[in-house]
Amino acid sequence: MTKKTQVGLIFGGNSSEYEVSIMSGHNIYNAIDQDKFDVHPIWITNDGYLASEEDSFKVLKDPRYTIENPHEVANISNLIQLKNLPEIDVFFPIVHGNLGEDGCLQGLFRILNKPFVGDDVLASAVTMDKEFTKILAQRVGVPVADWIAIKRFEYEDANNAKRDYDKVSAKLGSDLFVKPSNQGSSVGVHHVTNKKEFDEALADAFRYDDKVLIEETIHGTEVETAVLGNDKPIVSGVGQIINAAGTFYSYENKYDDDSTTTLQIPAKLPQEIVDKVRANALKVYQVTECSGLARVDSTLRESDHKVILTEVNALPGFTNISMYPKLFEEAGISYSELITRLIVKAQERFDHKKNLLHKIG
Ligand code: G1L
Repeated sequence: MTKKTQVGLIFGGNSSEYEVSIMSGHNIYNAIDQDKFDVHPIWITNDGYLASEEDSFKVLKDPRYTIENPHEVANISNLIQLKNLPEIDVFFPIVHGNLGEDGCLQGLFRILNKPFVGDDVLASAVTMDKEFTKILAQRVGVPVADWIAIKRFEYEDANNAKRDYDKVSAKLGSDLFVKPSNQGSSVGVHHVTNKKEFDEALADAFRYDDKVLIEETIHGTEVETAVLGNDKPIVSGVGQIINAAGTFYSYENKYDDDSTTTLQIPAKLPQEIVDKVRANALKVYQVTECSGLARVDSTLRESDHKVILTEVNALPGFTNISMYPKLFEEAGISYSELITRLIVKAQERFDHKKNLLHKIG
C-alpha cells in the first residue's frame, strides 16, 4: 500500500467570510477520500490566532465549537512554523481576508517549498484586484463594465473630476456601482443613482481600499462558471443566480440561508449564450494565469444579451452546496472527487515548477 498524502487543511481566518470557511473545512473534512488522504487541520480563529491541532479537529467536526481563550494560543505569524510539520505533503488553504486571498499565504507556501491547492501568487494577487482583472480581460477581447478607477491621492484632491458625480455620470451614466478594487466579497460595495449616494459610497469604499472603482451598472442576470486545472483546464456548465428580490447580490444575501437567492444549475439559457459564457471564462482564467481553480462570474446583459465579465473568484465559496462544487457535480464530478482533483493539480504544478531552472544550467 502506498503512503497516504498528508493534507494540511487551513481554515477560518480573520475575515468577513470566516463562517463560510469553517463550513467549507467541515464539509471537506467529511468528504475527503480517506483511502488517499489524512487531514491535519489548522484552524485560524476569528481573532487571527492559530489553534492547536486538537481544537482544530473539534471545530471541523462541529462548526459551532469555539475556544474559550483564543488569546492563549499562538499568533497567526506562527504559520511560518508550519515548516516544522514535515509530515504535510500539500496545503489546502480555505481562508480569506488580508492574508489568504491576495497571494501572501501562497507566498508563504512557496517559501516553505510545499505544494498548495488553488491559485499561485500571481493569479491570487491579480484576481484580487478588480481593475487588473478587467484590463487583462479586455486584452483577450472579453467585455467588461466600463469603469473609472480613483486612487486615494485623487480622492483627497477636492477638485479632482473623478469625485464629481456629474462629470463621472457624463461618461458612465447615472446608474453606477462604487466598490473597493481589492475586496473579494461585497463589503463596501454600493449601488448609487445620485450625487448624495455617490459621495457617501466613495467615502465608505475608501475605508476598505486605496483604490476604488466606479462602474456603469449592467442590468441583467448573473451567471457563473467553474474552471478547474492547470495547463489544460476544464470548464463546467453554467449556473445562474436567481434573485427574487431583484436587488444586487450583496454580502448579506450571498451567504444568508434564508435569503431569496437560489442557484439554477444548469442555467436555462440558449446554447450560444452558454458557449459564450464558457469560452469567456476560459480566456479570462488563462490570461490571469489561474491554476488549480477559479469561479468566473458574468452578467448576461438584458438589453442586448451580451456576456460581460463581472469577476474572477480564485477563492469561491466551497461548502458542499456552494455554486463551484455544485457546477462540477452537475458535470459528473462529485465533491469528494473534486477535492482529490484539486490536490492532484497542486502536486502536478509543484512537480513541474520544481524542474524549472533558477540559474544558468
Ligand atoms: F483551496 C482552494 F481550493 F483553492 C480554495 C481555497 C479557498 C477553494 C475555495 C476557497 N474559498 C475560500 O477560502 C472562502 C473565502 C470562500 C471561504 Cl470557503
